Parts: sequence; structure tokens; C-alpha cells
Amino acid sequence: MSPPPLDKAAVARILREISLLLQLKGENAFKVRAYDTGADRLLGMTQELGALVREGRLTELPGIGQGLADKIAELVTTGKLGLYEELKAAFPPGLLEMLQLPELGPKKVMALWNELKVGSVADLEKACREGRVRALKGFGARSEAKILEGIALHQRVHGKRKRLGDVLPTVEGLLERLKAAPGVVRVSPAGSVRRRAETVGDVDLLASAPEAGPVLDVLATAPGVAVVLGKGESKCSVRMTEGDLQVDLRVLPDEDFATALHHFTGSKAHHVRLRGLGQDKGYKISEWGVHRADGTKLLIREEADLYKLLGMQDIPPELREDSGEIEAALEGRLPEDLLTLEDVRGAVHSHSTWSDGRNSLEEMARAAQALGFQYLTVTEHSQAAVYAGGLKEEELERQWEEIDRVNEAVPGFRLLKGIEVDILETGALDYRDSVLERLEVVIGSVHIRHGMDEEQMTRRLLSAMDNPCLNIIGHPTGRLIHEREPYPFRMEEVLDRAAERGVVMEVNGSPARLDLKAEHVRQAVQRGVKLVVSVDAHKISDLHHVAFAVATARKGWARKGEVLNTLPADPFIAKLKALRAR
Ligand code: DGT
Ligand code: CA
Ligand code: CA
Ligand code: ZN
Repeated sequence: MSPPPLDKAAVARILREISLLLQLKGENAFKVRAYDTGADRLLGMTQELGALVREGRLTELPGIGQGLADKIAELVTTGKLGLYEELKAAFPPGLLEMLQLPELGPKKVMALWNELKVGSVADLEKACREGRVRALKGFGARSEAKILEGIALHQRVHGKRKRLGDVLPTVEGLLERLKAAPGVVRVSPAGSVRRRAETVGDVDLLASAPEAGPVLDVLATAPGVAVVLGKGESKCSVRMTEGDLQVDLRVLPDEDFATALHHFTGSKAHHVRLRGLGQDKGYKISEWGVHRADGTKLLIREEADLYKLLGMQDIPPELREDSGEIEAALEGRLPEDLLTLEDVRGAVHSHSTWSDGRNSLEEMARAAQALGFQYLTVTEHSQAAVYAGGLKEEELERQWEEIDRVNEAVPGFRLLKGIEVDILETGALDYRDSVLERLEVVIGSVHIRHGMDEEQMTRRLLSAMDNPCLNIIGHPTGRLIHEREPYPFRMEEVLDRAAERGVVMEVNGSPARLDLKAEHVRQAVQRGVKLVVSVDAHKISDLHHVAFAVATARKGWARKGEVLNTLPADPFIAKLKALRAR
């Protein structure tokens, strides 16, 4: 089996890497620039790359000569390129990362490598701290200090934990490629990605195959890989260009897959406790499998077999944080009907060109239907949200006419009339009740004046909940991961009130939000508060956010019955109203 064909972006990435490697080699600027130009041309072209290669027409692209065309053709047809392999073998991969530092060009990087055998950013940091760099020609004590500053900056920018929603699409792309790799039996994410933690340090992947080498090669040469950080017999680590994400892949024989997957899924705390339970029963559980006291190995085909062996319910990865799931599984109290993506019938929370969205209502409706949703709640911003093109009351009424039109034009699908109404500073809602009463879905959100203190903000939210027109509190804490802290308020008091008054809490799936977050979902569920999992879509591609909301809800132990948009449209609307009529 051959690796999947390389696409434009993958070929362009390789050309850029070749350009950097040629610079390290000291090639002339003209030759180096040809590869960069080639990468630009590929990324800018509209034609299908495969077709151009087959027809031998690559040289028709401006800036691509015969020599480069041949190399691109070799890459596209064989997935490999002799020159690239040679260059990569000639330099340690860490040199490319060193090139990203502000202080260092190819000459300096090569001097560090040739004179000091500094081959990575980590080596370089150590050498600077030990004062070994200043002795080199062209460097000094000052440049040592500058390099250290550059490394600190590099680590601040690149060392941050990544947001789950930003990472999952990359992970899914890699898993697709790995599934098609030679001999692969099973593949899975592991680590924090599989547990759907809200941020991810690095991505862990696992595959089973009789032979690891060819599978590791598929990762090492996958499109989007910037640097191969290391490659051994059963393991390969790479850094992706996009988001500077590190990915670790392990490949092992299929009989070890389940126990390795369990080990590398973690969390560490969960795994350590299970090892203890195993010990009590006379089993040694490790990365290498489950062994009896006499050293013989048990065959564990699936993770579920491991939990069964320990006399407990199977625990979904999202719950493996040692936060009560082990006790619950031992006592059989773990929910069997955790929310799944397939349960969700309606997409909640969307914006169109009527406010700050990018697509028309009809485009949103058709895209949502294509993804399998039965309905989409149209919830533009209200008038106070001037910055987001919030609607005046009259505009809202005009929008209903368009919604009716789209609903006729798209059979079998329904746009629901709603609003994301601003919760004003006083806790009042931004429209008159006479308008809100005519809507099918009212989400209330805090968008302005985040700076109130805990007391004021708690009162603001509680008083908004006094309005019976309000169905759902949108992104209840207002946090933006890595960007903005949640506004302060007394969560438990608000959740108690929501339970009492039938106000629903949103689990917003926008990658920067995940709000409520998993811990808060769990608090809400414990109080009997109902939820919606939302997309907060400002364009059609955002409709995929539902997966991140579902992940967060599962991580908060939410069951299908607690999430209202698992209902069809009419029961959904009826339930929202009934909750508030109590
Ligand atoms: P991250 O990468 O910081 O988002 O979090 P994780 O959970 O993915 O952690 P990572 O990548 O360091 O390790 C992946 C999994 O491997 C971890 O969830 C559990 C397992 N693991 C790593 N180190 C240890 C260890 O020292 N003991 C045990 N039992 N498991 C470990
Ligand atoms: Ca990890
Ligand atoms: Ca890892
Ligand atoms: Zn919104």
C-alpha cells in the first residue's frame, strides 16, 4: 500500500522546508528562493494539482521551471522526494526550530551546530546559560542574552496549551491518514485529546499494526508536519506547522492496543487508581498489559474488558479524571445514557448576515440540514450590541418574514425564531416583553460591562432570570480561553435559581468559549438544571462546534435527557416554555 497522495498544502510545506534546509546548507539565494516561490504558486493556484502533474503542465504556472516541476511531480506521484530525504538526513531536525528564533539566521544556526553541537532550542538554551555561546565568532555576551530572551518569547507563544476545538480537526485529519497506513488495524487518539480536556498540552495518538515503521513514516511525512522531533522503533514525535502543535504517535501490536490505549489515555490519576484496584485483585496493570502474579499475561481486547476484570462499569474517556467516576463505576452508578453527538437534533445559537454572521439565513439552514440537524435557532444580537450589528425591534419583525420564506424553501428543516438578547447592566433584557413573548427561543447573554463585581454580577444574572421570557442563559461565564477571565459571580446561587425557575444553561461549543465548562456542567446537572449544547455559529463552518459542546457536556456527566436540543423542534420549544411556566 502506498501513502495517500499529497495535496497542494502538503507539497507547499515540503518546498518551504527544503528552502530552509538549503539555506542551512549554504546554497545560493537564487536557488533557495525558487522553492519559496514554488510554494507560493501552489498555494495560490485554483487548478487541481494532480491533474496538472498528470498532464505535465506544471511549468505553465509562473515561476515554476522544469527542475522544480519534476520535483513537485515526484512528490505528488510517489509521496517522496530524494532531495528532501537527503537534506533532512543531513541536519538534526531541531535546527529548523532554532531558525524560528528571532536572533538566528542560517549562518548562526550552522555555527552553533558545527562548533558546539547545539542541535535544538533546548540545547541552545543550556549552552547560553552556561556561557558557551559567547565564545563563538560572531556572538557575544549580549547576543547570548538576546537569544535567551528570544527563547522565552518563543516558548510563551508556542508553549501554550492549545484549545481543544482548535486541535481536534488536525487530529481527525491525521487519524484518517493513519487509518489508511500500511497494515493498520486500529487507531485512536489518547491523552487529553481523547479525554476531551478543554486545553491540550500535546496530542497523543496510538495505532496498532504488525510493523510500526511504515505507520510512523506516514505521520512523519503527513501534510502539515513542520519538524520531525524524534523517531524510534515504535514512536514518532512531530510538530505541526499550524498552531505549533506537538503530536506523539505510538504503534504497537494489536494485542497490546487496548491496555496501551488505556494507559496513554490517562488521566494519570485515573490510571494510578485503577492500577491500585488491579493490585488488590492480584493483577499488575501497566503500559505493557495486564499480568497475573505468576507473570502470565491476560488478553485484553477492549478497554471495556479491563473495567469488567476489575468488576466495574466501563468508564468513558471523558470521565477519567479521578473525580468520582471510579467510585460510581464500582457501585454501578455511572450514567449509561451520557449525551452523544448522534442524540442532538437541533443546532442552537446562530447569527446570520442580519447581525454579525457571515452567511445568509438560507445558507445557514441548508448547511445545518446537510449536517443532519432538524432545526436551527436563529438568535441574532439585540440592539444594545451595536458593535455586533444588533437588531432593532422592527428589524427583528422583518427577519421573521425571511425566516418564513426560508422555511418554505427548505423542506424538512426549520429555522426557529429566536434572539440572543443582551442582559443589560440592571439585569433587564434589551427588548420589550411584548416582543420577546412572540419568539420561540430567547437566549440572554452578558456582552457588555464585564467589569462588575461578584455581588453586582450575581444580581444582574438573577434578575434577568426573573423575566419569564428568558429561556436560556448564553455563555454563562463569559470566559474566553487564553483571552479573557470569566466575570465573577456566585455560580452555585445562579444554578440553584436556574433549577428552581426552569432557566436552561447553555454549553457553548465555540472553541474559545466552552462555556459552561465541564465542572460547571456537572454542578448544573447535580442540581437538575437543563442544558442546551450550542454551536454559537457566525458562519456555516461553525456548525461543527456542536461536537465541542457535546464533548464538554459529556465531561460534565450530562445525560441525553438533560439536554433539550436532543428533542425535535416542537417538543423543544414546548419544553422551553413549560419550564418557565412552572
Ligand atoms: P496534556 O498532554 O498535558 O494535555 O495531558 P495528557 O493527559 O495527554 O498527558 P501526557 O501527554 O503527558 O501523557 C499522556 C498520557 O500518558 C497520560 O494521560 C497518562 C499517561 N502517562 C504519562 N505519564 C505517566 C506516568 O508517569 N504514569 C502513568 N500511569 N501514566 C502516565
Ligand atoms: Ca498529551
Ligand atoms: Ca504526550
Ligand atoms: Zn452569541
